[in-house]
Amino acid sequence: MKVVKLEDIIGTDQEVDGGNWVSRRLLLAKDGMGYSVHDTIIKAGTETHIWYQNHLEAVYCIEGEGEVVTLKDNKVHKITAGTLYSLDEHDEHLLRGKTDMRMVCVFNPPITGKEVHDENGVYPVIKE
Ligand code: 9YT
Repeated sequence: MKVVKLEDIIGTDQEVDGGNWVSRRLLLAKDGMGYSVHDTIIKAGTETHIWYQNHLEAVYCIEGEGEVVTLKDNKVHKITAGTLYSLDEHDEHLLRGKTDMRMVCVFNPPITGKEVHDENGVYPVIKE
């Protein structure tokens, strides 16, 4: 068994600042679980364009509020603590933090960590 503590991830290369978000990657592909687990802060006032073409992701908000917009139908889904969304169709979306939002994210297949350099499918939108 393995025990991972957030405090031990912070300040390591498993804590990644993507500009609009900071993600603490608790489990990665190397951990052999078949999925990765992330504790991600989406920063207040940001909008991020995301389209994971090679991954399925479930995102569970445990703090804060914001919204996610699915671009195929322009539907706006409010996010508060206790909301989960699953991108079961590789949905292209915009993620907006009204406040800082703390999200627990699970990816299948797992993120390897190399995505830091190649943000495959993640395209930040420049805020004015
Ligand atoms: C909600 C969200 O952005 N999830 C993705 C996790 C994070 N961007 C990461 O670890 O790459």
